[in-house]
Amino acid sequence: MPQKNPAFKRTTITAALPYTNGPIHIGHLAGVYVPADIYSRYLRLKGEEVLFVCGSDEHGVAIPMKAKKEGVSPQELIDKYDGIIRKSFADFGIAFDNYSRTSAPIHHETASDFFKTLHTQGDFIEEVTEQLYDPEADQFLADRFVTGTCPKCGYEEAYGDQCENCGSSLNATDLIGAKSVISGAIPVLKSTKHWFLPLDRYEGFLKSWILEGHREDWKPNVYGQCKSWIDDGLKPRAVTRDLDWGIPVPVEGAEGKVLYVWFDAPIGYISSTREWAAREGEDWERWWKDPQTRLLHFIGKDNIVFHCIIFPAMLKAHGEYILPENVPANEFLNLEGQKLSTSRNWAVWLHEYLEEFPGMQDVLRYALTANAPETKDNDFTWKDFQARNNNELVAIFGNFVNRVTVLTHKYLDGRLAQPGPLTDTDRETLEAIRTYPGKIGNSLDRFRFREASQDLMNLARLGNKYLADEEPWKVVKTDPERAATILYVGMQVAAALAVLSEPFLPFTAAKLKFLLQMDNTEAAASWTSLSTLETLLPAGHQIGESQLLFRKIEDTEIQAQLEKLEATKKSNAMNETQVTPQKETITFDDFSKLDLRVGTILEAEKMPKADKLIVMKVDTGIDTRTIVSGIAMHFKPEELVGKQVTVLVNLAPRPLRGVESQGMILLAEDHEGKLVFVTPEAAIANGMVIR
Ligand code: B3M
Ligand code: ZN
Repeated sequence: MPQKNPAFKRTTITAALPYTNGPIHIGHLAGVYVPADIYSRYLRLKGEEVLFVCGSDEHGVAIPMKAKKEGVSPQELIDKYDGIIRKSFADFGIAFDNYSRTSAPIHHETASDFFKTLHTQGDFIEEVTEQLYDPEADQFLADRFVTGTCPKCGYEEAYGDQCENCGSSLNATDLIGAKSVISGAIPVLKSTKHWFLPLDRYEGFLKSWILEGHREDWKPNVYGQCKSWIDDGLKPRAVTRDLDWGIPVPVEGAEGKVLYVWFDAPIGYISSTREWAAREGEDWERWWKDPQTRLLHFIGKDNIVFHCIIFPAMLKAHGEYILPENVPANEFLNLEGQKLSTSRNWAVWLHEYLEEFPGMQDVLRYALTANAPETKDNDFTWKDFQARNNNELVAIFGNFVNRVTVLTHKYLDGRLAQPGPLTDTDRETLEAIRTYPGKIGNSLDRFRFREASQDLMNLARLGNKYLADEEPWKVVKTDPERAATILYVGMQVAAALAVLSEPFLPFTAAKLKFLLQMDNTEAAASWTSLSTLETLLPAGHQIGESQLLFRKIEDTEIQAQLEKLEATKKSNAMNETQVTPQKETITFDDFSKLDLRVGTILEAEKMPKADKLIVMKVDTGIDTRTIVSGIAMHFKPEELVGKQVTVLVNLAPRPLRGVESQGMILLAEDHEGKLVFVTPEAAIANGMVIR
């Protein structure tokens, strides 16, 4: 990928606006927010002008749907999750310049003005069309209110506006076998007026701008999705909806209609910039209308079509805006081999991680970056998380810094000595340090964050190897000056790590800078100065007290996380168990014929030559009788003795393999097919009637 165009004077970085229908999880972080934050920190460290904006995405069908599920109003829902999301991003070190929300008045104003401009310019097609309508719920079915099979890839849970599986953007009427999510009804078609963005009119522009203009510099997964979408032929897309939640359509004749969430949400980047500019006394238009500004969108792959086709077409139609220079979308992250899912609670939630691993933000940042789904879906496992921490952050990065600082305190009272004559190895090591800003920067410029994180770890490996080869702890016995020189060189590596780790590990970088007392050094080190600086820490520099940068993560901590996921799996299985339909209705008289009693199993033994049968002696309070049950695959006879159970005592006796069974013991089958007894919640006398 070519380097950044030198004509650019500044960079606007946007990160996808998270829906406020749930918290942030590791998939969001790995896909969008950690790479965006790394990249913006990196540019700032190079002294570049950067604006990093985001905000909560608070419209769209996803919000009222989740609000109904949680039994709250949409406003209560968005306030709840906007708060959780905002705080968790801040605590995790995602350093936005501004984090806004699309329910903010400034966004309603910005999106409405944008729509009115296109409307006034005649860029929309106003048309009455047949849309899906739920006759039972008496409402139109847009977006997530309807699901069906994706006509492009056959995914059976596609939404009315997009398929999360193949990323296609759909019209609800495209779905095969559409079904209302509200009532389950089969939708009917009903006429309604909407405003359409005629994407087909922008086909020429998109072919030239993307397929020719960005063939080389856009990631293959992004370019490929755009190409197949354009090759399939672009169609007009409705940018309004029959909903009562969203931004009212600001033109005559649109009562009861709101802007389609994917029309208003990307404009949220602009309104977040306006909000920031108003607060900081800045000129927002510099960041969105000046051709010397580079615009980058960080998103997940399911948002590619909206950020590469629809939003650019809107910006092009408007006419005053710049277009995205790159959209480095990541693929999806899975969790322990399964798709992350908010609705199934199959996730590692950021706010929970921050509580369970206090002070370990950088460990998750590093694990998610080193394992990022940059070119294909990838899997997050707690074992890998532990390994990245214990084998890399602790054993390489932390161990090196600890050794070099402890030895500098031990032999030099923490003060760097004037180095003696440098050996070839010393010079090579100092020279190697100066190559790392370029190495890491080169990976970051191509949005290769995994690679960049390993370049950083290689710098720590260089430091470790240098100490291991030079063995200052031995040399000091015979040649203390040489030992001091070795520690001087080693400390330059530690100082370089303090600067170069900041985009990836901001919390660690701050600790390390404090430990090295770097803030008060002459070389207020920055990314670029590192590649030319003779030294970062001059002779005579006094470092601060040593402290461990990382701690080992124990197996028990990982086991606790895996058990938490197991519990989620169990509750999902219970919630998703298909319940058999109710049998035909019976009368009370029918029921009163059943004589159900509490009984106790006195004896139990497997029936010889019968895999499934257990013969029991049961005290029914009326008598002690033999009952045979097909439960040998589920229970050992010895675990049944003494159990109080529910017995149907007036069931006609029937012979089972020659043994007469005089009644039935009641059991239920759980979601995993295991049998459980129907047992009184407290011990009571046998023979008591159950009614
Ligand atoms: N709210 C994120 C999603 O599709 C969506 C991004 C909007 S960015 C303008 O999950
Ligand atoms: Zn699909």
